[in-house]
Order: sequence, then C-alpha cells, then structure tokens
Amino acid sequence: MATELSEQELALADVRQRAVADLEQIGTTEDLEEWRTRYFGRERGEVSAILKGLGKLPPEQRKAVGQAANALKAELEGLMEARGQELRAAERLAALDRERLDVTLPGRRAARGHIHPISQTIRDISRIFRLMGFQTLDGPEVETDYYNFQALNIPVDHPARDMQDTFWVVPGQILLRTQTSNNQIRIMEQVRPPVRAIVPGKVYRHEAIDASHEAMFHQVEGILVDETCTMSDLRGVVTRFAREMFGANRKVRFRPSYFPFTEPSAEFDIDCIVCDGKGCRVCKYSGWLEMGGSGMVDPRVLRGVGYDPTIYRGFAFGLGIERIAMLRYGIDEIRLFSGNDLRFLRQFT
Ligand code: 2NL
Repeated sequence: MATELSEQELALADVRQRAVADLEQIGTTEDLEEWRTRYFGRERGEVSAILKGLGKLPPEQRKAVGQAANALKAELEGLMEARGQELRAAERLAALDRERLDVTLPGRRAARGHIHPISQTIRDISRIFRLMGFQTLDGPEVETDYYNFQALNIPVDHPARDMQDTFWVVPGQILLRTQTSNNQIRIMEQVRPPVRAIVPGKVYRHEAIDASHEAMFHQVEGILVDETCTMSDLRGVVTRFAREMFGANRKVRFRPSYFPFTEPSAEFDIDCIVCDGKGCRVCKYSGWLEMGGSGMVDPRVLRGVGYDPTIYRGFAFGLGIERIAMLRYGIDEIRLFSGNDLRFLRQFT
C-alpha cells in the first residue's frame, strides 16, 4: 500500500532541510546559539512547536509523527553538537593566533622623555660651580620661620615676612621657603669652614603672576666661607660663572645694593647677550641684564650658625634660574616652564 505522507511529515521534512542548510552557513558559536533558539527554543523553536502539537493529532497519526519528530530532534541535536565542537576549536585557534608573537619583528621604540630646560640649566650651573670647588646640595622646601628668616637676619618687620609675600603653612611658624638660603644655614650648622656650596631649587613667593613672575620658581644660591675670602673673590667667582654660562667675553658689573643677610651687598649685571651691550629690546636699551645679588655674609648670620665672625668670613650670591634659562633659550614667557605643554617642552630634546 502506498504510503501517503501526512501534512506533519511534510512539515518535518521542510524543517529538516532548512535546519541543515542554515547550519552549514554558521561561522561562529554565537550564530550557532541563534540557530539553536530558532529550532529548539522553548517558546518559538520550530521543532519544539511540532513536538508540542503532537497531542492535537488524531491517535492513528500520533505515533508515526511522534517517532519521526523525535528522530529529527535527535539528528539535529547531533549535528549541532558536532558543529559546536568544530566552531569552538576554530575560535580557540584564532585566539591563540592573535596572541602569537613574531620574535623577528623589529621592536617598537619606547617613548623617551628628556630633561626639562630648568633641570638642564641647573645641571649646567652645577657643573660650572663644581669646576670652582662648590658642591651642590638641597634640602627642605617646607621650612620654619627660623631657617627662612631669623637665621638670615631678616627682621620681624621686614616686608619679605609680610603675610602677602610668603606662603604660610602654619602662619608665623611654617612656610614654603622664599629663598634656598634656608639650606645654606643648615649646611653651615653641620660643617666647619671651609664651606663651598651651591643650593639650587624651588622657591615660593605669593606674587601677582605675569610673563616674568611666577609663584613658584627656581633659584640658585651659593656660599663660600673661609678665613680669607674677600669681595674681590666674590667678583671673580661670579664673573667666571657668567663667562662659562654666557660667553668668554662677558662683562660683569657690580652695583651697591642692600640685603639683610649680607654687608656690604652688591647686585650684578652682565652686558646684554643679545646686543653685546649696544642696547636692544631685551636689555631695555640699557646694554645690561640684571643677573642676581651678592655680598659678604653678615657677621650676625655667621654667629647664628656658630661660626666666629672674628675668624671666619664668607660671601654669598643668589640668581634666578628661570631668568638664566629664558636668556639662553630666548624665551619671553616664564609660565611656559611650569605649563607642561609638550609643544614647548619637545623643543628641548
Ligand atoms: C638675589 C639675591 C642673594 C644671598 C642671596 C645668602 C645666603 C646666606 C647668607 C648670606 Cl646663608 N646670603 N644669600 C646673598 C645675597 C643675595 O640673593 O637677587 N637672588 C635672586
């Protein structure tokens, strides 16, 4: 007797054909999961729907269709499992491949930093003073009133002590150093003369900020103490420095001045490095550039650190480092140094 296929058996054959064809198109385990939902999903899966519909069939069809549906389910699940294994293996290999290291490739060049122009200037200053026997030292930036002011003979009513000019951490007691002299005092407390040291570093002033003033900047101070030094030795050291830094023919001039910690005191200038003293915009048509201040250490300062001022004498000087860097690199804006703009900094590689 000819077997006539029922409507359900035709539907099963159609599902099988599509399911097998779809499975062959699948390339990833994610797609496979989507395929599983399409045919076996509890809610909408096509095979699940056929199995759920079995109960509504007339009893004489139920057995044959049921067997065919379960056989299809088993077949498709088998195919799905096999395909899943293939895909998972391929994906593992692809992941390994991505991590594979080609040791013959040239290395990637590491980004290299470089020295900040202020640090470079400090190094150059230290080298010049090392030639003259000065060691380079540093110490705390947060300091007591004693080391920053009292030990330097800065009187209580001096404008530098004004709340307006100093950054106080604990008002009247702890501050951010306004000069690096605090550490020259500490050095002198620790060693007997002869002393030859420079102290470069950050200093802080509560100032209005503009193209040539910052609240934080760098200074270098130097000190020499022995039994015989004179103002003339001071001139020699400062002149040698200026010539090493700015050129062998530099002229240096000293002008009388006043500082609470030196007596006598002098400010010093160099002839303009831009116009060689002829007068230009940089030297404001004076022919001279102000470099710093200096003098013979006041006997009260020597006595304060335990040196006998009838035996020992010293000279000291101070220079602004930004000013030196601005002159040597031709920069007219001090804020560039602490602005961390790489377009500026990369010019110093
Ligand atoms: C300036 C002036 C100066 C000093 C700094 C000093 C340090 C000690 C004792 C005596 Cl421990 N003096 N330092 C002396 C004279 C001037 O700096 O115009 N700096 C930028």
